[in-house]
Amino acid sequence: YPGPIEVGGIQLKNHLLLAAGILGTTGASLARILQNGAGGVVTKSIGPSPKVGHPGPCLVVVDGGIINAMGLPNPSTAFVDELAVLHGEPVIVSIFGGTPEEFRTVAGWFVGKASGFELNLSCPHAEGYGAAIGSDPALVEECTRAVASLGVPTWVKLTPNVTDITEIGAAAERGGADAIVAINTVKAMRISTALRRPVLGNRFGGLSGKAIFPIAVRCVYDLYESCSIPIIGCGGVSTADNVIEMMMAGASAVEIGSAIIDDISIFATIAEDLYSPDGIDAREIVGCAHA
Ligand code: RRO
Repeated sequence: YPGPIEVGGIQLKNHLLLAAGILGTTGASLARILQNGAGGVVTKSIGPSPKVGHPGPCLVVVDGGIINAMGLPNPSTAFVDELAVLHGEPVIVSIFGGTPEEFRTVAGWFVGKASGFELNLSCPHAEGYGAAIGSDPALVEECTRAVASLGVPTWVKLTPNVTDITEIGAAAERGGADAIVAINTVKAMRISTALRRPVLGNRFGGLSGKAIFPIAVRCVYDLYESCSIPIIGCGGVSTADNVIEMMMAGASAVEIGSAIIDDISIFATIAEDLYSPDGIDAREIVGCAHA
């Protein structure tokens, strides 16, 4: 392992983080992911009031990925207690809200308890939350400023479901973001031909997994050209070669989500390949595809 690295104001143990939403629902599950080699973990998104989520089915496995419509299930302020077992560990709390004030309120609960925040401005199927905010540059700037002004490192996670992601990245940067995370899931759905209706209880969901990797690489590449804060690549990463490709596009670190469902030790496996004696030095490759 390369030893501690700093990305967007947060100290990580290596370049590989757990992506938001996957297994990040309890302190114990997050601790286990860290024990299994993650350099940092991002929690399930926490909001201003408890939510049970969308009616099932909430997940459907498709070729190359998973479509989810979880519906932002979260225990809200009760999640603060989950962080007790993670004291001093690199834990980034993902937060969502419907207004800049709500973002700031939720973030405020975790000041002094989290290494940083990841603002979820990008859930593709959340009425009034997520991408509804994340596709409006003025709102992105305001929500970012409302949290970043608390003085805790603040990352902003973007949706690919917009015409120009660089315009949204620029708004986050103006609002004081310390880093940009790209991308959240891609709008998607399946229809059951047998039942003649959508498979998911919510009808629509977001696609993650290998199928979206090239979309994520393109978004990271574009953001690297247009912004001057670090970018964290997220979307379909499942191998050390994927990590290297993301870094060459411009990512300073990488988040892994869907791939851990098949392999809890994926962080250790990828790290072994990435940091082996003849592996590539990350500092040398970030953004090198832009030369
Ligand atoms: O909970 C979800 O349904 C969800 C969220 Br908050 C998100 O940001 N992205 C996603 O694909 N699902």
